[in-house]
Amino acid sequence: MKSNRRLFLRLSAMALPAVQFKLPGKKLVNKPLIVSTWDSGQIANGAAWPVLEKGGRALDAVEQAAIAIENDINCCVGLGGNPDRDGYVTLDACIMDEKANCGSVAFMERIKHPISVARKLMETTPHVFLAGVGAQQFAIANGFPLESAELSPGAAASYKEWLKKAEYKPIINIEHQQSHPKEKGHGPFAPNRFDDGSFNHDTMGTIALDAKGDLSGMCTTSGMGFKMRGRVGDSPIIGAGLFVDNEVGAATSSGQGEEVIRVCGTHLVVEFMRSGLSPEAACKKAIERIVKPNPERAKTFQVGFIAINKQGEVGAYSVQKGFNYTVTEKGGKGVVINAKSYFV
Ligand code: SD4
Repeated sequence: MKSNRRLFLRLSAMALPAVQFKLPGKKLVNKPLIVSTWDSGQIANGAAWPVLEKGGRALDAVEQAAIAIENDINCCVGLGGNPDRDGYVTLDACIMDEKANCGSVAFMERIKHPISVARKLMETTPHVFLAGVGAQQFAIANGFPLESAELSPGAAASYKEWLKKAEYKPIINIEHQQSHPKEKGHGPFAPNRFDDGSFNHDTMGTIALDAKGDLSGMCTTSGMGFKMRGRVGDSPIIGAGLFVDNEVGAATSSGQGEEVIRVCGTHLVVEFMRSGLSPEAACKKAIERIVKPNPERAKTFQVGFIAINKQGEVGAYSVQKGFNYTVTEKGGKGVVINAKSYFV
């Protein structure tokens, strides 16, 4: 499921002429602009671009990006994603606009578009964050249909496979296992990598600058596959998985959420941009902050940040090689760029 989608996206990305995009860090002359995590950002940006192209609001664009990827059946976003250890798909999402309005939902089941629930919460209540059953109740009360709890065929197959080795308990000596990835130990929450070696994530984070020069962002995920029940990562947490400051810039993340939460990752990226760093330099510095306390352990996980600033510069950085992101600007064609990384 995951690999087919990735392969398709990789091939479509490869088909694009290399000269069509501006290099990260280069100042862009044109707005609007939209950037998403991973090569699956092609789907997200593709759905969002018509909004931006017509002069629409960045907030509407990022919501469309999320809806498109939540509709797509894939490992890591939406109801088609991998379940937790108990077999339930639980969704996390957040959204933030140019006026520092924000909304988040976490640990929410059976609602197809968590991003729109987060936006509804942001726009119609005084609250920022709803979790679990309460988030689901709020969604239903606002007309979001309660969907089936059935796993997608791909997720059902992955879960069956995972159950063969699963141990439903926090694993002792997890630090040891994480620093010896060949032992393939599952973390206390989820495997870092799937059995094919790819990292366990594909969270969609999208940040956009609209024609008026306003910024917004979103982040949506089913979280780490086979996570402990109730576990919430960085993706729905404002300042961890997403942060927008309309005076400065916006950032979002993908990867092992625990590591992003520890440093308030995207808030950190935006603050580094406020102090004058380019988006790439700001992402790099935030990644260094994550690695610094335990560089040995950092060898075993992935975190990637993407950022844009108010001037329309784009940048990214990750802990490991293999993180990429999709940039769509004038012309509307998404271009996939490989991020630089701490470990090369
Ligand atoms: C999380 N950051 O739940 C997410 C994982 C991810 O695709 O990137 N999933 O920690």
